[in-house]
This record gives sequence, structure tokens and C-alpha cells, in this order.
Amino acid sequence: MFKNVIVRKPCPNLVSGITTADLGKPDYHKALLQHSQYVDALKKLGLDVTVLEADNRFPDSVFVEDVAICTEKCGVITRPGAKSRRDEITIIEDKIHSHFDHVESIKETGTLEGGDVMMIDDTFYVGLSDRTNEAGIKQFRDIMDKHGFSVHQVTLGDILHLKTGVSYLENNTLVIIPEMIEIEYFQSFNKIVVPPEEAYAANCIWINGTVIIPAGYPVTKQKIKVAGYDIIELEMTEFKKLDGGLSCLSLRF
Ligand code: CIR
Repeated sequence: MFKNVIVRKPCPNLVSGITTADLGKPDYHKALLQHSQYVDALKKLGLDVTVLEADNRFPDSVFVEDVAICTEKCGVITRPGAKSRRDEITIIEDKIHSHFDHVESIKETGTLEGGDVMMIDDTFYVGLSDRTNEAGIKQFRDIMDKHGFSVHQVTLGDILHLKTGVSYLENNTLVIIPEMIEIEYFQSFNKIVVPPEEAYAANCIWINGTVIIPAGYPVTKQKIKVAGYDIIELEMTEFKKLDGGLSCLSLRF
């Protein structure tokens, strides 16, 4: 169960965020609206939501998931692989320290972004990506070992982060893109496979029994509904333009 969420408001410079998508520039005002609907949905689900102020120095700082990992035992400040995002940690550190007695951090030459880290019970699956390197995963494993968690490294194909392609919905169930279903670590899970044209919807978030999915992905919506979950749909068009999904917008713990 999650109790807390940390988010950061989008900044006007969002329009200069990193992207590989060919969907045009995000509309800042629309992004603000979509972000406030995201916050409202989390509040409606009973979470205590901390909304951090926008910071125009960091175009991608709305994607707060990438700069910290929040576990039951400790917080970990990451070291983003994207250079333009590296100093985003300076604007999250205080908040992580205020929630966790024990805080660790990923050090040079390691890189790790939270989008590559998926927690399932006491195991973390970490994507080896353009943003997260082996040194970062090793440091993360050493930290997690001390707290009794296991860490498995997952080799990724052509996606930004591990959770771009897979999300955990509790109850031993993953939502996953077809390209990832053969991954050895995921064999024992029930899999809700999204169709290729709905790949964006593989990034969704489970909050205490309800699944928040992006609006506009009817096949995925139906499959998740049939699997027995309540669903909330949210407009995510402006964040999709920056390769960002639902999980990227929050730290949940
Ligand atoms: C980036 O490329 O870093 C941002 N434009 C998107 C980050 C998405 N974050 C995530 O998947 N956790």
C-alpha cells in the first residue's frame, strides 16, 4: 500500500525537455492542467501528496521519479544518466531526507534513473539502459543488499527506461509490451500484454487497488478491467511528447 507521493509542478521550460518523440512541443498550460488532474487523482485515492514548486532551471524536473528511489527501509538519491538532469538531485535531496532516516546516494561513475527501477515485493528489477549503467546498478545492489532486498539487472531493448515497457500491478501481475514478455525474470508473472500501438499504456501505476492509465488506450483499459482492477484514466498527451509516462511524474511510497 502507498501512503505518500511526491510530485513537482511542470515549469515553463518544460517545452525544452529531452525527447525522442515526434509529437511536437508540449503546451505548458495544458501540461499544468494535466498535472493538476494527476494530483487530484492521487488525492482522491487517499494519498498524502507533496507538491513541490516548479523549477525552471530544469526542463525535465516534473519527472521526479528519476531522481530518487523510495523504499520501505531507505531513500536513495540517484545520479541521472542524462547530463541536463544530473543536478535535479539538488532540488529533491531535502525532501527525501525529511521522509527517510536513512538516505544513500549513487556516486560517480554510476548512473541510475528511477524510471529503470521496478520494485516487486522485496526484489528490485533494474533496467540497464542509456541512462542507467552497470556501475549504478552495482552500487544500488550493494545498498539494497544491506537492507535485505535483491536486485536483478534487466537488459533492455530500444526503450528509454525499464518502466517505459512494464509496470507492476501487484497480485503477481505485470502490464507489459510484447517485446519484453520473454525476459527470464518475468516468466512467473501473469502478463497483461499491451498491443504494439498502445505501447505507451504499459507505463501505468497501481495505487492501492486502482490502476491509473493514460487516456486513449481502449484495448489496454479493457484488459486491465477484465483482470479485476478499478481504473482511472488521465490525459497525458503533453508528457508523452517528452517521453514521460504516468510513473515518471511521482515518487510513491
Ligand atoms: C527524459 O528524457 O529524461 C524525460 N524527458 C522523460 C523522463 C521520463 N521518466 C521516466 O520514464 N521515469
